[in-house]
Amino acid sequence: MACSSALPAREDARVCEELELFYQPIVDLHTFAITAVEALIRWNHPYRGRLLPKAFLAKILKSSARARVTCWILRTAANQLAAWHSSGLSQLRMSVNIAVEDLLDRSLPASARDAARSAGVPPQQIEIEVSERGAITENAQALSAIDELRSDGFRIAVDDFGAGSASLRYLLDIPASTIKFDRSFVAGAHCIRHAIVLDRACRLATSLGFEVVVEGIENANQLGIARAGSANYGQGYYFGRPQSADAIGAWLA
Ligand code: G
Ligand code: MN
Repeated sequence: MACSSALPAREDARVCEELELFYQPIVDLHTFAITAVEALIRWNHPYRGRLLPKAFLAKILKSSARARVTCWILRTAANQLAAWHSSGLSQLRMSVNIAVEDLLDRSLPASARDAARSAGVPPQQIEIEVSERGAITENAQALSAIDELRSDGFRIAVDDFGAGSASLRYLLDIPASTIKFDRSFVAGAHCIRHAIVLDRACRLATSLGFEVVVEGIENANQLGIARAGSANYGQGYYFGRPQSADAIGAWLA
């Protein structure tokens, strides 16, 4: 994934100019400290306004702009983390979402390394999130990219865990540091059966040595259910929505 690759279409060259990263806090469920933020892409479209990834990301992933956009995301997130580190938030971590298409691009690990090195942030404070839906444990090339990222020091998180078709075997095969439980578990957690599955699944993942994030916490009741289990971290509108760098920066300060 050469950041400088030639791009045929004029739109490709311009696409990053209208992109922006928003950041959503990830909170320690015991201390309520913000330990990390997840970078989430937005497109400030000149006519359609600010677009969420579901409106445009799939198209980018299939286009010749994919590598350029991924490099832009990695660099922008790493530079922002460096800025927050130098403002005194030296423990803050950054999560970045990477698609399976990116993992299959042999130059992804080098792009991630370059982004961290040129920003001056340790890879250990950057977590690469890969969706469970990408079925990466069945793909040798994706697994080798993950191994390379890990050996460079990056953390790996499995995103949307439990919502795809992964079997329990996945927990044995995935070389990840963190499991992020899909928000559908907590959304249904008013039902005792959902709450039991969330609780036991979090215990299983933490017993295996993973750090666990419960996603989609929207209210105090859901927070209580997440805290009752052995999850380490929570994320969701209850703690904060994704916000611009300036807005979240003011909050972090
Ligand atoms: O797949 P991933 O976990 O990266 O998706 C993050 C998405 O989930 C973002 O678009 C974010 O806005 C959304 N999100 C974050 N917190 C919540 C929440 O509490 N409820 C809902 N419904 N969506 C959320
Ligand atoms: Mn994510």
